Amino acid sequence: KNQKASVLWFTGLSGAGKSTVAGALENKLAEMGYHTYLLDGDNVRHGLCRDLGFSAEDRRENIRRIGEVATLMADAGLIVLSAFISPHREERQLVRDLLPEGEFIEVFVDTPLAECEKRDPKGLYKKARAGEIKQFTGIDSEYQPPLSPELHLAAGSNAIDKLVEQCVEHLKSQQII
Ligand code: GGZ
Repeated sequence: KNQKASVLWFTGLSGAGKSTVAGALENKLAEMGYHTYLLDGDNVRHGLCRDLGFSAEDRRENIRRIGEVATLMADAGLIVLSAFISPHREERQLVRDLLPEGEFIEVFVDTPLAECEKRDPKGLYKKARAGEIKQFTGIDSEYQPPLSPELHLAAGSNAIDKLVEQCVEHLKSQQII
């Protein structure tokens, strides 16, 4: 099926739902017959970036590498879904600048910190509050929300399938699918 290469760059706090939405969108696109690849912590932080931690410098290098890989995959014609906190505007801008105009789609998975902390699926916020994890995003490490994302998902108050639908509609409006 005809598709235009692109990188959907999901950004947001830990527990915001980035991987969940990106994964559900990937399933939907595959069902529709499109070719995609999902980059997330599970397949990147254990391999390509396993030497990196969560200092500002390491996060920057993490995002740089992921951006380069996403660009290669987009070169191959894929719709790439990338789901990392990517807390700094400057680093997201660097990735945007790697790609041809229109191919970088910033998706802000906007779930309020209080809601992420309430969900706390891995108990990481609790540990961060207790000082057992340092430099945790939203607690003692900054998250810079996008100022003008291509897509803004109110992920604290909408069901996954509704958020996926919002993404699909955007991809159609941009003639990516
Ligand atoms: C933020 C951390 C930290 C710290 C471990 N800060 O909810 P998760 O567990 O599965 O997602 C988080 C993931 C963040 O990795 P990223 O590669 O997306 O981060 S970044 O883009 O900032 O490089 C969380 C876990 O790793 N985690 N320590 N200190 N998240």
